[in-house]
Amino acid sequence: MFTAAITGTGVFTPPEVITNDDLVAAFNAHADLYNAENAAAIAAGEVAPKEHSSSEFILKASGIERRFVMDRAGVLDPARMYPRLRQRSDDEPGIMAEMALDACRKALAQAGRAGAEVDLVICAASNMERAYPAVAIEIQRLLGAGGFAFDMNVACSSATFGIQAAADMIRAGSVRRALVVNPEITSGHLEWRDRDCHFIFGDVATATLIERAEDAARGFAIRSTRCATEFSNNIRNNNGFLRRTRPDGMADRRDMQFMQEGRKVFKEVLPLVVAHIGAHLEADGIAPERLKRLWLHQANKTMNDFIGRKVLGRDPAPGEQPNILQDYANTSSAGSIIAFDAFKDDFAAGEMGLICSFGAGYSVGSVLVEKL
Ligand code: CO8
Repeated sequence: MFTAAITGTGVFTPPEVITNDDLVAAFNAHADLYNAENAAAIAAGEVAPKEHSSSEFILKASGIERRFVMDRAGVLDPARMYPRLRQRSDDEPGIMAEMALDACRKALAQAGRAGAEVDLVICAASNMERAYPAVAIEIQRLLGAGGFAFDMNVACSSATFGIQAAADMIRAGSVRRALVVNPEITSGHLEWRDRDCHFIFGDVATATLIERAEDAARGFAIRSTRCATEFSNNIRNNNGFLRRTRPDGMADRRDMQFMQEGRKVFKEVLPLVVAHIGAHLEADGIAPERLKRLWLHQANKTMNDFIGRKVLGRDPAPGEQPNILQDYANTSSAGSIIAFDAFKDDFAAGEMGLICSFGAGYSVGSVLVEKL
């Protein structure tokens, strides 16, 4: 058996930013348009009017201040409220592969490796732009990588589940060097017209290079991983290839975009995550005090504060549980990897930390790492 180690990470950040104030101005203009168009039905009590959103609510409820997106103009057009992305020919890189490539190249550069040295690419994200051929295989070709590649989707937990899959193959010897890449175009499946969730997500791509520690002797050894799932409908998206077969299949139905019962998710996922991390550490005989840092999934500041307190048994000190969600919002599977990428360079050999993601499924994944 070999030891798997994370030797490089990379983040692709889209060039366009939407602040809470930008977002709320567009949403409120959309709500006014909607209410005017539906004035008769609203007056008759047949349709509920849309209420205005507020920047103060968004910051207080989530901790989010801004988000990056692949297309700002489409999202902020009150008559549209979703991105406008150009049609690409089948012979040019798809948008997910393009975002992924940038993140992969940064991860490779950090480790001093070339694409040709990679023999596994896992594209792990909460939605894929097409069913096949796998986006991962396109990325493999664009990188000039060898071996094999495949897509996987475990929603917000895709990165940690992908890291477990890659690390297990590296330990077993079937793979020598793997890239787990998370291109998230959440703006394409977020319902920007829904006040309850329009502020939650942003676009980004992250990549994690995993090698045999025996080849690298730097970075972070993956001491262990732990993944768990438990079915829940509280975060759901019903879009899929069977859509056109259904009686109202092509209608602009609410359930074709992201839907959630935010309060229930909050209440149900927190205890799951706290128990999951506790059991992971206990199984490895690691006391929570041994952890220098928690790199948590980036969905909600209050959730992360709560998890940090429960896991450590006290309020986390500054830097022990860094958040990036104020700048990126929830980027689904990429959030904990953005935090890891930004806050890992001050580790000394032997110091440990835990990457943890959680979300739809429900799903929870954790990766215990130790600086080499
Ligand atoms: N402006 C003003 N008021 C608002 C707004 C708004 N934008 N939105 C809601 N309100 C009102 C509500 O109507 C409600 O009013 P009232 O009290 O009169 O009923 C009040 O504010 C409180 O609303 P909530 O109870 O909904 O507010 P919360 O405090 O619960 O905060 C959150 C809402 C922020 C959504 C919170 O519940 C949360 O963060 N929950 C956890 C969410 C989470 O972690 N989800 C994980 C999803 S990510 C995942 O798994 C990946 C899925 C795949 C990616 C999809 C990409 C698109």
